[in-house]
Amino acid sequence: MKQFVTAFGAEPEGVWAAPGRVNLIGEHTDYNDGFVLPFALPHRTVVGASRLDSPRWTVWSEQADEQIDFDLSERVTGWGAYVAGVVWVLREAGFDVPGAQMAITSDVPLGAGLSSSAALESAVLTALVDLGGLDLPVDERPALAQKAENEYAGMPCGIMDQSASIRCRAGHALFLDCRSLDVEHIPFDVATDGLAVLVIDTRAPHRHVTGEYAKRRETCEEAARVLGVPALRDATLSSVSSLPDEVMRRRARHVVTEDQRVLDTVELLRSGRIREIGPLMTASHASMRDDFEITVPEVDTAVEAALSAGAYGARMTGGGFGGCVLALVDADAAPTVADAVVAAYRAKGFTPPESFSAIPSGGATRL
Ligand code: GAF
Repeated sequence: MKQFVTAFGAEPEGVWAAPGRVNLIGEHTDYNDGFVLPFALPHRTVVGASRLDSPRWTVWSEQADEQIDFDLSERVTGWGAYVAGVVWVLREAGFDVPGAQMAITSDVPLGAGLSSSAALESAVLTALVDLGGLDLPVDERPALAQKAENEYAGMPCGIMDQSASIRCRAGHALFLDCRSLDVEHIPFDVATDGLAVLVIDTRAPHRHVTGEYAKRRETCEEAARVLGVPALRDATLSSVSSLPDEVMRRRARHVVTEDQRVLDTVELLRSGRIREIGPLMTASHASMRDDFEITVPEVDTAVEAALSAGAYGARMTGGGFGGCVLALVDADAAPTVADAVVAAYRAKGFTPPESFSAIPSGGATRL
């Protein structure tokens, strides 16, 4: 790995990679113990690593163009928190994590809602587990990576992104029950059906993401408390309609209806009716826009333009307040849909978006 050789003057002992993701459907359901259906992208974060004899970590990031060095007594901030957080969480879990030199590079777009931080955590975690020969089953890894992000990096995310980055399979979407952590790999090979999932990076600047995300999470948890259920996964539409606060009612309604849309999407995919998931995607977007209030004008414009240009369905993917839109389209219509979004952006004076067709890819691995 050339980045490792440049930083440390030798080849690494091993090279590991973990992908970013898009979420087909199931937004803000993960921390409500609900259902999600992400798939991994071919875009990955790659980590070359070699052991050191002492508990020190020297880490070069090509994208940050920066080298950091820390030991167990230091509290690391910035991008390094996602690396140091993984070391911290593995030690918390009782593992003897090896000191290491690491070089990191990534083609997961940063800050685009494609889960670049989970890709970084998952790549570092996979590298350190392998390098140290740690006995940590794959299905237990996402919870540790999530804990690193929650408790070390300070972002109160759910478990979807780390699960996608670690557990996805090529050609499949990952149907994850965020309560039991059971997964089912749902075949999702759009190309053989003449379809494509167009990912439109709206390039809208993320606005107040962590603060607004935390507020949504708190409101959902409060709604569950008021309803007397362990999590909104256990609420029903009729119970939610009895909530006294109007905003809380809409937030909870999004979660309850979104869980059902995930289940309906899975049913359609199981029977090979891919095109029919389009209206569920579009309904998911409307729910995020009107009930959960996490979309922004650039995102709504991309969805409307994609639908007007013939997409079967379109929705924002990820935590919201910017980021990417997914559109399910006929493969040969993908350029027309992408052009229609560009034209709609031009008309509104927004920064031009970038698009690519997403190929469902595999999870974290040693290269
Ligand atoms: C972000 C979070 F990290 C996820 O856990 C999830 O809640 C998502 O937003 C919204 O579905 O990506």
